[in-house]
Amino acid sequence: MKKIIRTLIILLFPVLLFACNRPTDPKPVGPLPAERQLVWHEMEFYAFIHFNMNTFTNMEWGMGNEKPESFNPTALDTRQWARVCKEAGMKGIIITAKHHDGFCLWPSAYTEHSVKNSPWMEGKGDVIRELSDACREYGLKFGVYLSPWDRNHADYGKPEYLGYFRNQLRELLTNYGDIYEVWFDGANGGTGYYGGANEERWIDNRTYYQWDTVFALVRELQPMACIFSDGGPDIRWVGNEEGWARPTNWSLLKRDDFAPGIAKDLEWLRAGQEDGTHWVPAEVDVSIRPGWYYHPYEDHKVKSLPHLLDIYYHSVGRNASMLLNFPVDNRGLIHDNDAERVLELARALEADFKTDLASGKKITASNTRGKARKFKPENLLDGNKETYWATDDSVLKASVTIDFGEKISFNRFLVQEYIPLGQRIKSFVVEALVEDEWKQVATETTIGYKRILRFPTVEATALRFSVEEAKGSPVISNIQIFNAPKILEAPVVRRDQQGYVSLSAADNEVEIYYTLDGSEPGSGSQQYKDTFLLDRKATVKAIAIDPASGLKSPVEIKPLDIPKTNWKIMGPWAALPGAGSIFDGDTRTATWFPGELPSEMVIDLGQSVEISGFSYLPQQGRDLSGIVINYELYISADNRNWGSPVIAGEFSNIRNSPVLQQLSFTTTTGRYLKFKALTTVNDQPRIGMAELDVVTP
Ligand code: FUL
Repeated sequence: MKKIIRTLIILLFPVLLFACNRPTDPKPVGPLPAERQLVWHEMEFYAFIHFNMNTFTNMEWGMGNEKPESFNPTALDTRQWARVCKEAGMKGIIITAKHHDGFCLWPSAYTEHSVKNSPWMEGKGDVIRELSDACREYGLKFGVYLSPWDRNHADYGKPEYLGYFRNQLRELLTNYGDIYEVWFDGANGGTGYYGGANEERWIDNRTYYQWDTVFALVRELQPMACIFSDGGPDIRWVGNEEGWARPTNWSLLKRDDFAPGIAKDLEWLRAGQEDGTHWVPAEVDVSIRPGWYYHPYEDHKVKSLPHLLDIYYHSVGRNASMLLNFPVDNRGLIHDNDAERVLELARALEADFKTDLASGKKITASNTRGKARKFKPENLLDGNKETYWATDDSVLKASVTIDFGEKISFNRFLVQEYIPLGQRIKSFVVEALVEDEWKQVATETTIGYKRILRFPTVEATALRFSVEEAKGSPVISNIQIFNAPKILEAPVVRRDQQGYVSLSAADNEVEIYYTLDGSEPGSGSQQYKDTFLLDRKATVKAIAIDPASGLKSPVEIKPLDIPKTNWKIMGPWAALPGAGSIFDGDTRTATWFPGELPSEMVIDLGQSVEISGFSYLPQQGRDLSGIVINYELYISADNRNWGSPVIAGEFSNIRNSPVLQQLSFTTTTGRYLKFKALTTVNDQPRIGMAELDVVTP
């Protein structure tokens, strides 16, 4: 017996020794994410839907006195919303169940101001029910936006309102299945209808709502739901509505300094706080159009693909999530323009991240925790987020080298920390081995849940990722490398007042070719290198071509009429600062010309010309101010005798569609042009103008 025991001990000794020496997991570096936040991080890209009373009143913030009868979508289809979002690769939808005007998309038992008193489905409808069902059907998570501020409710601002607010929250969190995110807006208090009082009511954001009890209610009813507000507690606002987080972005915040509507310093929301006391990651909320709600006059202002890609890389690529808003239209559908654009985005992202060039490659590390297999660098490339590469406790600076075994091209680098153990990295460097020499590709700061870098295409045989500074030993779960295709959008053509033409492409690495003789541009045409003078009428046709793949963009066709070099605004506006912007060929710059209506602008064209047409591009800003509806146009040889207008009328539908307005008329010769605005949208006494041009025969 003794012998058997002795043999067993001898045999088991190496196992025991190994077990005793097994390196322990790295110690967490707090604050740490909660389980619900870990689940939320994986959402990355999801949809906001702004659809409510404002959709029917054409407003962004309703006053609260709107009539429930106004809510009447003609073709509401929440399954179409879910389908678009699913196809776009989004993982959830958050809807404005109640916005500041107080109208409820569900038949709340606590108010008459809801769908139950609207003509839609004869008052039997429930948008929240329909959408939560559609989300389930399409495998999307579902979230609700419930505005704390309520401009309809008579008790808003008084303690009585709190019971109402909580009852509504209870309805939403009880009757519609699992909720993954509850969105509390920071806009709180001000003028409103308030049950007929029509007054201004202000509240103390910090104390009025008794947030602790509101948050406790969410925890009780939906323990896995993340609560969003300007300062968390689970997810924070990113401090802007333009669609970006800072490159340095900590998921940490000194949370007690914040509350919904209280953001001590926007910079902290944009970048987080390295010494934050709680895990409160950032969410980037941004609309696909200028407004949050649908306005027909923004149908042509859907953000471009390059713009949306920038937003993706500046949110998901910077350790935040991307909450992209669709202003569902007054039929109750995501507008075709928006749906097409988001699907373009999805296709572009799919192409960008199609093939991971690091996968299966040889990887070595400068240090591996206890030299243990469990923490080996291969874990970075195994596609498993639960495994990670870690170093010894004392090693804060460390690197891994990925050997491609051949020369490859790449322009994206993706890296993820294993965040259950905290956000640890303060700075890192990426280098590429180019012709046997290490070249720095990027030097960056934080990583967090995910960081994606974009850089000009590199050709290299190896890549080195080095952690330069960290709060604790690095714990990295994933590295991926991609060669994203170029963005092949038609080039933008612009001619300034001096007659210089510039062409620009959405991607820095493509080449631009153009023609001026009407022929189709291609790689055999003139290559664009720098601005050039075009002091005559001509049509520029331009194309972007990726030299590596030979792939081409659509052709941009831009007719440019006579140059405007000697054009001058006459009369009282001659000296108005910035007025020349209406001749600068840049549709983004605009001038507002003040004055009572009717108001007129005279332009000296510098010489006598034959004119057969005229175009007016209204200012393209967010509001409609100064957009001309009724006009008259005159031409004169001497700036004295104007005769009758060469054309007069109304820019039909300009209120809904403030796009380029083009007019043609019988050819008339003259040197002076008078554009007379008789009426403007909302009768505002000014003319808002981005560009003005003539057409010659
Ligand atoms: C803001 C609101 O006031 C806007 O109307 C919109 O809902 C946006 C998402 O949040 O604070």
